[in-house]
Amino acid sequence: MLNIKACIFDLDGVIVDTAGYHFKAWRRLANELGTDFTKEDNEKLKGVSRRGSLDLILKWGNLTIPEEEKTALTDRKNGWYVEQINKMTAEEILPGVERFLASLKERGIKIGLGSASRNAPNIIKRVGLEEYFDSMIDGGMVSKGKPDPETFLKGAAALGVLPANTIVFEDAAKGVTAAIDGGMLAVGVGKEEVLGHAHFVVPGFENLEYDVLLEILQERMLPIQN
Ligand code: B16
Ligand code: MG
Repeated sequence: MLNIKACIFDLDGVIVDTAGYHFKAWRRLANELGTDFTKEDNEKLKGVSRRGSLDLILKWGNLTIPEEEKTALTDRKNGWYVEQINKMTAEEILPGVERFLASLKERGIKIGLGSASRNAPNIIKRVGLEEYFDSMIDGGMVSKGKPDPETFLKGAAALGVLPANTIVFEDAAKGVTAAIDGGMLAVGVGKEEVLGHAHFVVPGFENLEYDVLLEILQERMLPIQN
């Protein structure tokens, strides 16, 4: 029998969709550096750390920048990004998310955040969801980003639960891998084509009932447990 004691949520693409704000700010920086990238390329930056994102953009533009100049660039991009997220309101919470969080609270299930974003706690505060979270692990608290499981393992430890008693909700393929490698149940939020390695994939939280999800996960885990 599954014994779920905690749920850990990725932020960008699961609770809110800030990909557009990241895109706008990275593109402004790319343009200043004399290069550009597409919305399709931006998909590849989801779940990737700030520094990792810069390196990819430089690679796409065939640009070489000395290591010591990179922090100034990521700081500049982050300044523009923070201007955007400081204007965020509860209206930007993705459909069904708050109802789902409330249903976990009612059941006494611990709630954690496991995000690559160093801005994650600020965003959670801005959109008014802070009271739901028992723990928040952000990109500044880990040494290895996703797909390494460190973010989620630290999250489970902070909540005082075992990985096997934890469900992770993720929109990035790398994040799903991190959850699985950490020994947790992984629910992909998005498209089956991208997240097919998760234990189960949902399009979002709008029509998702926790009890139904648990039954599905239970059925899927049976062949593994027997
Ligand atoms: P920041 P997640 C990730 O958040 C984003 O998906 C990714 O696009 C971003 O580069 C990364 O956070 C770092 O964000 O620059 O704010 O520290 O999906 O792991 O919640
Ligand atoms: Mg994400």
